[in-house]
Amino acid sequence: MARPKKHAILVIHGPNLGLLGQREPEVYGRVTLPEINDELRSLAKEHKVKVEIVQSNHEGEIVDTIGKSKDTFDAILINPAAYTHTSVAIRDALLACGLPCVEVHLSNIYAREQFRHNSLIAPVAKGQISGFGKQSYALGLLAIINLLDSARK
Ligand code: CA2
Repeated sequence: MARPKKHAILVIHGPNLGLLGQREPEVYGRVTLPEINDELRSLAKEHKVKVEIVQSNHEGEIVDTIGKSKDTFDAILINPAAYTHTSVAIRDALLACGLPCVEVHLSNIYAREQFRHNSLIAPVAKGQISGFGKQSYALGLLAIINLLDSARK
């Protein structure tokens, strides 16, 4: 029997996540973005899925990336960072592209300032993982793989 096509997952890191490890270690830990990306790539390899990883500080660029994702990817893992709480444009782009999406956060956004308690993205995501540091990403990727595997059965 032919081997099934590998799932392709787009990982999007939002604004300022490139600064991880350099400031605010009490909130985000000491992990850096390249370390998170390495872990995601090795988890992807272990589970025989493809990942492409992008980081952008620009809302419009994130909207464009999501808009082009439909034909190439099966799902999106996103940490929208500060845009979580403000971006109707990213929410609309996720809805329009129709791909299943999982939202992740390093910190527990519900244990922080009031303005971080609302996510505009959560209602259009399959689910949200918040508060587990770098593990939030690994858990998010596993959740997506599970979703895609279940949809195939
Ligand atoms: O906890 C998360 O993953 C957040 O998405 C991180 C965002 C924040 O605005 C969200 O409310 C929750 C901030 C990302 C910027 O990260 C920095 C890392 C080091 C130094 C400064 C910012």
